[in-house]
Amino acid sequence: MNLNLPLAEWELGVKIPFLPQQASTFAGEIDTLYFVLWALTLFFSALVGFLILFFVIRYKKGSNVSRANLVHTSHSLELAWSIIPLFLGLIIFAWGAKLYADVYKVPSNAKEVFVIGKQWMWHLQHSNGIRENNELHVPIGQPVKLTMISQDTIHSFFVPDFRIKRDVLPGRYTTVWFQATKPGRYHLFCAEYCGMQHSLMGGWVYVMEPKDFEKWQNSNGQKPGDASMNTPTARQSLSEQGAEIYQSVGCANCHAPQDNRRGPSLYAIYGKKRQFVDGRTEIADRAYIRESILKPGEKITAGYENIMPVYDGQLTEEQVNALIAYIKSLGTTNEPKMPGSELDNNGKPISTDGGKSNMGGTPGATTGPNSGNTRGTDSTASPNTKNSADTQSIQGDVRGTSPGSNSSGTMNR
Ligand code: HEC
Ligand SMILES: [Cu+2]
Repeated sequence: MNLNLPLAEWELGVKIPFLPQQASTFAGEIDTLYFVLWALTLFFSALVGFLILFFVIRYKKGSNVSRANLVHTSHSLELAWSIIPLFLGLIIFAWGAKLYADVYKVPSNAKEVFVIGKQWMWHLQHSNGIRENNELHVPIGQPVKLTMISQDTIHSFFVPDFRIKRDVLPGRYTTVWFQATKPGRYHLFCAEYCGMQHSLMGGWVYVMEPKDFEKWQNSNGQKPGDASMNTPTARQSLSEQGAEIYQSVGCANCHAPQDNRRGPSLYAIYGKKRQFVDGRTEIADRAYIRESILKPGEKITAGYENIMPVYDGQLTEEQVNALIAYIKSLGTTNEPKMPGSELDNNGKPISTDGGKSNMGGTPGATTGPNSGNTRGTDSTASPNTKNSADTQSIQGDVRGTSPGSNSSGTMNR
């Protein structure tokens, strides 16, 4: 495995000492811009410094040089020292703006991972249901989008070798993306002072060849060599975890596939414009859904009253993420959702039962006891027949961490 080297291997073959290595598509571009800024600064500082020294010495009192033909105004000189720096400044501006836009524009094929910062650990959720603490496994060559939120104070997700850093805020989702270019293990830091153990809040990003990543995923995030590696365990996708929370905390008592007196249907609301009693409207994105769950009184859906219980303080950000994944899985049309028709980030159907229930089903069809009955057409009436042996507690269980890693109960609140 490729460990951190003290030297950066620069794109043009130049090695810049003291910079972290370059392990993402951004790294080379950002370093090049940085290098150019640095070179320009050095060049002009040296030029100005040299000219000052030169004139000081040459024209010092009593020196034997001609002082005739004193120039008071030289338009060409003034134009030159205005226009050249202006152009250089504009070039740097355009270049920086383009890079900035690239860093913020997430490619549509990006694999989404959820990041929750809390004092003092990183908790990560993959949409296929794998969870990790202070470790993130990603495949090489694929864009990865991180959707991040904090459970307590401000943190900052920083991977120097990828040249990415983004604040992780309480109560607001932020995103950042990267595409790793080299297999290896890269340091992950919290870059915002967040209390006593801030300096310990970190971990590793593991970048793997796609086939190794596939293996890692298929083993539910176990390390090769772990005893449990070959024990097949059922894995719930994030939206299936959400479906379970949805039942257990009582959302289903009020929200059915059809609008009813108790509450609006949550089917097909994701991405749609919602209308509120005071006439305002908003697109139901993840921030809106989160707010609707935690602070339902902020925006009351037109036609309803403010009777939804406040879940602020009742649910962790992990649970909210899972609920949002579930609500998202309820589709973007009013068609009842097909079990198993969710796609993972590679565009393949997410399978938790060997693929039996994927694809080709008729709407509402279920093919097994464990194939997403909670997403059927009648989630209020039917008892949850999910095979309880396969399911596990949402809060306590942390997968994909090595035994000694930071997953004690207090940390995992
Ligand atoms: C006591 C009944 C009740 C329960 C329990 C309940 N809700 Fe609601 N919910 C409502 C009502 C009524 C509204 C519409 C009024 C409003 O916006 O507050 C609503 C609105 C919503 C909205 C916004 C929908 C829209 O039209 O844009 C979302 C999302 C939502 N609830 C999710 C949930 C989730 C998730 C749970 C479980 C954690 C839940 N609700 C539990 C009654 C309930
Ligand atoms: Cu922190």
